[in-house]
Amino acid sequence: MSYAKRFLELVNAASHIAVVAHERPDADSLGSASALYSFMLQLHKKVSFVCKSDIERRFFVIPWTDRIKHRLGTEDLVVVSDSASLERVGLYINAKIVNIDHHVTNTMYGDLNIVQSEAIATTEVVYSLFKKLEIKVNAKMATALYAGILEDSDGFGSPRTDGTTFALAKELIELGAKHYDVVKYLQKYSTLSHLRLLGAMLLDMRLLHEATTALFVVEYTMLERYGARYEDAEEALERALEMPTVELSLLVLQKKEGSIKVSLRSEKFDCGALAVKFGGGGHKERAGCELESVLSLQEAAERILQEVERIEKKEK
Ligand SMILES: [Mn+2]
Repeated sequence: MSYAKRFLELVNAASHIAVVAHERPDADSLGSASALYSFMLQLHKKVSFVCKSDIERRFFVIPWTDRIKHRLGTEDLVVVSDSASLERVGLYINAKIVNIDHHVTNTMYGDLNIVQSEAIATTEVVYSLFKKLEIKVNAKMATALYAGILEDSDGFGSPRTDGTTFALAKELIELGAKHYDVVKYLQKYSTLSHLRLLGAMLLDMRLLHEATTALFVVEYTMLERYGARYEDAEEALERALEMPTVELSLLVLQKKEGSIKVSLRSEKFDCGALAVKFGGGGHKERAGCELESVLSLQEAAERILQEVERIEKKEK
């Protein structure tokens, strides 16, 4: 049986469904869950939209985000989107699971796994599922799906963006996706805390390995000083890659509880492979992991850099 038919069977058999975005969600996870939420409403199913975390304001452009609940209830089917593992969801699930995703590192934790790593976004996977089921995609669904494509392709600027990405965008805009609203909210939305942190991080940035690696080491006190959040630290990583010599951008950030969050961005280096070595995951171009708080920030940075050097030596 095709995965689309199996999906529909599970949905039809369920009496209460939850569509779930992962913890600290991005537009892809929320967009996927939002489009699936619309679909369940069309079918007149009892459905909840769930995400453990509070939702950033910039995501309010995605339909139904005002209905998000932060915990699961009596659902007997949970559709998880854009989560490589169940840990990423951050919620305990006691129900059948449909796992819809595009991460290469997906652990196939679902009763049904719809995982397509060639898709640029999970919303692309959801859109092709809708097409297979011959579902009418309305403007709300198109906007939600478009948000995922825009964010995961870095505004159509990532190396993975190709003709297929633009073809998807064309179709979704023709179906009513609010292109400009999504761009304005997702890409041109900033806060004073975010901009101040970005400035401070760029001032402290170190360039290593003949300026091929950019390193940011951020103590929690720095976030506190500007009232910034963990997510606010990510932009500096992208900005460092704007320098032509920089091939790898690396963030080592201290979290409030002491553990160390590592984020990687690169166009050449396999970030996912490195993150997996430290128990994390992600894509080739962007990945992350968390290290124990027993290490100092400097020690954590050293460990990652050693692994980078080891991998680079192997490649030569
Ligand atoms: Mn994604």
